Amino acid sequence: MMRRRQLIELGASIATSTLVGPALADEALLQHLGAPQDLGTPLEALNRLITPTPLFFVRSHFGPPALDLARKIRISGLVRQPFEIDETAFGHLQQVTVTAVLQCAGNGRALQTPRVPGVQWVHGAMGQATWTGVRLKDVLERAGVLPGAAHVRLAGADLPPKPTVPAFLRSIPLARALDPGTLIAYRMNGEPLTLAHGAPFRLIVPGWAGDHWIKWLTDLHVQKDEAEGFYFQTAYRLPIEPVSPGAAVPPEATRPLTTLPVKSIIAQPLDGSRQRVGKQEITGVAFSGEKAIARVEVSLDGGASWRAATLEGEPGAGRWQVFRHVFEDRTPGPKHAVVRAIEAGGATQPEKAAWNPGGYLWNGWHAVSWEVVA
Ligand SMILES: Nc1nc2c(c(=O)[nH]1)N[C@H]1C(S)=C(S)[C@@H](COP(=O)(O)O)O[C@H]1N2
Ligand SMILES: [Mo]
Repeated sequence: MMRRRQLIELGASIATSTLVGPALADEALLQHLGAPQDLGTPLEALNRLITPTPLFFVRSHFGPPALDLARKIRISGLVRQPFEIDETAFGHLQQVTVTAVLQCAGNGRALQTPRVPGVQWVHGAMGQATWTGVRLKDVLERAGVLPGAAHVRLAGADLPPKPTVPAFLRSIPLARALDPGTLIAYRMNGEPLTLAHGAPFRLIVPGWAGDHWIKWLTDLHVQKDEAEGFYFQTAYRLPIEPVSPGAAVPPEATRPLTTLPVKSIIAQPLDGSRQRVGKQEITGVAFSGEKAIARVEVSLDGGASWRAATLEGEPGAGRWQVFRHVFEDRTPGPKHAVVRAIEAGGATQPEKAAWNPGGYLWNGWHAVSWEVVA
């Protein structure tokens, strides 16, 4: 029997590894253990513009640190004036609120074939919230970025379960750090950030996958190079060139993943549900990290013909809109719908998502089947 400590360590490494290691002796047992802070949003909640905080998914590699509302953020490295900042100091900077999708890079991993290790998210590792804070750009300008700086390394206050497990350390390119949408946030959906979502401060990187949205933020280090270590050099990377499903990909053939590709998900009707004859309503959300959504199309005949759904909410890169397609159906029997999103500029959600060893950024067409009953 494995001891608890070993199980925790293995659990942490399964949840985060991207490379397929030697076959695990008893993966089912480890799946049971789960990670302490991986909670999915129910699919039926993904039909609103704002995901209520109590329903908003939580992903954490090691679990949260103790709540410390006095925690400061240290800014150091290639800056003229290193300093520590807290919420009081934020009072001098402009407060900004953005609406943005937070999606874990691993959302949809469970739908990859062949299967890949990691948290087996289906659709629930995403949500949209309003995020309030200050621009990272304003903070960096106050510190004075020196020539030669190209990346900002970010650290949170959460610690790995034991010293041999690497810390969750990552970096973003300076250009992304200076983007006016990149925020140090302290409010979510109009309320102070909760501990699970990163209190007192977290990073907001609209349009980019969740692994960049560092929670419990405590250290910003401006530097010449990308972050070192497992969570940047090994995890959260994609093959530079597409690979065939199941292929092994050496680290030098990978790059860090960044933007969320165009995607839509059907929240209603639920797959396998029963609906009364009459009004049928297909709803869900659609978004892209790079562009606004131009169109969402629904097919009721397996992709032979498509109709445009109506869109609600404000279009924009990195934020989702709710789509809706309502129609009458008076014939009892099995029904099937598939949805695809098209972003401004024309990129269409692919029928099948590209496979990669981390199972990241799944964005295939979502199909549901339901039964219309008299
Ligand atoms: N400090 C810290 N920040 C973190 C993580 C973490 O483990 N530690 N997980 C990241 C990942 S992988 C995701 S998907 C998001 C999830 O944010 P949420 O829990 O608020 O939904 O937080 C990110 N920020
Ligand atoms: Mo994630």
